[in-house]
Amino acid sequence: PSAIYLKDYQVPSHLIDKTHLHFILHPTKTRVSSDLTIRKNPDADTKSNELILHGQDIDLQSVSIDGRQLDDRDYQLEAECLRIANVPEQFVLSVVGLIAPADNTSLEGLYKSQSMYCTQCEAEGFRKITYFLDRPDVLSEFTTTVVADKTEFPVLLSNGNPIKSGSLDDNMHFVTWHDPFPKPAYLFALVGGDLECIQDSFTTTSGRAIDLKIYVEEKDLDKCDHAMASLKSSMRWDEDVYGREYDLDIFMIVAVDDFNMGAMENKGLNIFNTSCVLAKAETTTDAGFQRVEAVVAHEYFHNWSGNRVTCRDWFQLSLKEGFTVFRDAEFSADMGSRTVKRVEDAKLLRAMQFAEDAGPLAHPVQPASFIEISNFYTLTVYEKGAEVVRMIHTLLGAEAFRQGSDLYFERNDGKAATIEDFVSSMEEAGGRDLSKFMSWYHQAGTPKLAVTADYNSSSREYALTFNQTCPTTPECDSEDKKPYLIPVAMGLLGSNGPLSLVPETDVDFSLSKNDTHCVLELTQPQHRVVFKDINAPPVPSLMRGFSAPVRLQFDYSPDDLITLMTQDDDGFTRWDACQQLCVSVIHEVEASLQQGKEPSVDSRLSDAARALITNQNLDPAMVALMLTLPSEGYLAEIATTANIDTIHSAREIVRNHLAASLKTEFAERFDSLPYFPEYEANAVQIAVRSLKNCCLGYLVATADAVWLERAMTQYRTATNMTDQSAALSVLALSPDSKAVDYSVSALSEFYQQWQSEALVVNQWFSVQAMQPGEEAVDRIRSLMQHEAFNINNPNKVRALIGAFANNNPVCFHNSDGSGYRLLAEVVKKLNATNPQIAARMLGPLTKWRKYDSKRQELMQAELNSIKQTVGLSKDVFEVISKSLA
Ligand code: BAL
Ligand code: ZN
Repeated sequence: PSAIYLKDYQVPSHLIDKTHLHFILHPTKTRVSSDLTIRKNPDADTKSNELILHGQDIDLQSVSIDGRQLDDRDYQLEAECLRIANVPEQFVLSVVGLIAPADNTSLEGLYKSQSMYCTQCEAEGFRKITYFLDRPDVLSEFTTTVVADKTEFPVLLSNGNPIKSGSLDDNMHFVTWHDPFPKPAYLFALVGGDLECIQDSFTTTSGRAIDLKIYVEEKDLDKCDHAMASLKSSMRWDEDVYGREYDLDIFMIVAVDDFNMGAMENKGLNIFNTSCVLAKAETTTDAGFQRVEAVVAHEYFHNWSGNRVTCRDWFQLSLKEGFTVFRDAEFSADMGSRTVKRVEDAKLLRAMQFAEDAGPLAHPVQPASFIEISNFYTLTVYEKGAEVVRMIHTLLGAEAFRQGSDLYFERNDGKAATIEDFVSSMEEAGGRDLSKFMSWYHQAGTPKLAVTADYNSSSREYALTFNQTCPTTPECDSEDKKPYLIPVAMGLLGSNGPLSLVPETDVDFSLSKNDTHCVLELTQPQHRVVFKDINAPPVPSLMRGFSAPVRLQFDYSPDDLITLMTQDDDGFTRWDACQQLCVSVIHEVEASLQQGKEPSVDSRLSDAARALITNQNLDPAMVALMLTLPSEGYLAEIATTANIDTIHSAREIVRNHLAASLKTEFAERFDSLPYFPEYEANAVQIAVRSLKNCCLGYLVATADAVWLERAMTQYRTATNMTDQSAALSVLALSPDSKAVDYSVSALSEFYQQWQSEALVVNQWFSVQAMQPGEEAVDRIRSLMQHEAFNINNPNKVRALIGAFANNNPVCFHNSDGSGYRLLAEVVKKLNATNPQIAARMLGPLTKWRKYDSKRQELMQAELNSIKQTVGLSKDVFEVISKSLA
């Protein structure tokens, strides 16, 4: 397989103005007939009259041009394309092909999920349906007729509005859909099934009534209300905040069990993984409810940022994804707690995206090349891409950003745009040049921002020196990297609170909040900023709100961190200071363990934690976040060489120390927090449950019989999944032998209770995947044989294998290599059935450079053995070859 490059982009040779599709659904012989109205692209500079259409796994039946059937001398059929020489300037191409949805385990193109037919076309799945110019800059007006058995498939859906339907012979029926908005093929969708729906309606600002429908299997009808409410809130929010109104008469969501992604924004017909749409208090955790709200919003927002304005090519993926993730994050912040959302996003970015950016698969937000685009639906393109948009928002301010967004939509409506088009609209609206900002799009790697301070008591000046560097990444050496434009939101804390800032510097900056807050715009490798009239050395509060995705380095003392934790008025900085304090305490314990010394835990951490638990004025959700120790994954990410076992032991020691020394406080807080008999997934209730279950975790860590029993009682009496699964997890993941009986009973009762709810069973798989113990790999192997496991269902694979490889580091990295071997076996199986998921599952093995030499060897050996697989997919090939390079 070879790479394709952004620099080689050429406009399409032809355009397809209209697409008429006709499907007769059949499990192994679905007949797809297409009539494409094609003309030569006036902007193409090629003299050739050859038309090359993408196509894969299609049994071609016939090809005609303007009604004249071609024979196989007129065209050339290759494995991935159909070449037709000498086509006219303008013509109708008619193609008939047969495809086999029931055999399509890749879940790209048209496939069967349980008894229903559905599609996934992004990025390049449409070519598995019919021959087409399957690239995002070819926009076509689609009319689609679907024919199927009336009894088995009463519901037949596609994009746009239904324009015709009727009965046919042999108990068949048809529905014709027309989508008036030209769109690229990746936004095409089709569904056929025996589905039920809930319905509602939304009236747009201009007074148009939109029908809203969520289609699910009948058994899931009681789990759709939250998604519907989320959809209506999203529609209103996009009108209020972005001035974007919905454009078709109908908006549909369909829930599908077997789905590679979370959901897909097909025009007017979003197809969702059941895990991102179904929610009910008894079966879904608070995090699940929040995910549904966020994903429904994300897909809905794509109607403008993605569909009305789409991407010119797949190198521009972050144009729609980064912007849309930024939009959905702001929506979630408005719906719930802004600070909590910001902390959660920063946490994900720092633990996972920074790791991606530091590893062999690092790539810029706008990649310059790829072998398989499916491998680029990454945290970098999505989450870092959203941070990049957020920084533009910070630099321009909300008002100019909105004007820039309006300009971008107006100028590019109905077109396929580039990241540069987006940035130039922002530049124009903001009246500023953002060329120095473009490093964020073009360079991979996480910049490091090292900050040093010096205070001069005679001049009463406090100076901060900022040094930025960016490590070498596969596409560029460190010394060749251009500097980044880094917005640093900051303040200074004096003994009586925030200080007024009088900066003296060549850096652009803006002041706010009575001059106690400023945003500096760093653009050079080094800057010095002097603050005047400072009476004593202050504590700098840096990167407030996580103002840029950088690794900040400042030598804070534990007391500085406690000052920030307790006194800064920025929630993110308070949380971050607490995390840094935890990290430094854990690192001290790690050092003692490595030197064979008796570890001791700095009492300043437990004092700070006590102050948090007993403070009734703080948002309980923030207290829970601050009391949650940094994950082993994050601790590994910030280590040069990750010693998994020491990290795990040190973290456990600190956790047990906090549990033991604050047992009374945890117990009192646990008992004093309210229980809500009427479950609601609102910020207040979610906050309370998160703190309560955080306290329960520490209390169970004491292995006190009373608290083990209370956790079991919570498990058995809980009326919502948040409390039930929190209790299950603390018992099942406890390393204490006294918890074993409880854990065994709870796990068995859980399966008995929930075996008919696939998504709940996935939680059951995940908890067991994360359980400690030497027997972990054997347990996973036997769970893979369980009646509820199915390797063809991506949710199951992620729940069991993904949770094991990503969230059970001690067992996955067992020094006997058994964890690595298990993952390699699974990847080899998936390579043959679902290459996208195979490549994704490989992730943990690609990080081999992080570990000791023995583990490195074992991990590389597994990667090499996968590489030898006969019929290696492009997806897996790309990940393996880059990670071994
Ligand atoms: N476009 C793929 C799924 C999503 O990001 O919405
Ligand atoms: Zn998206």
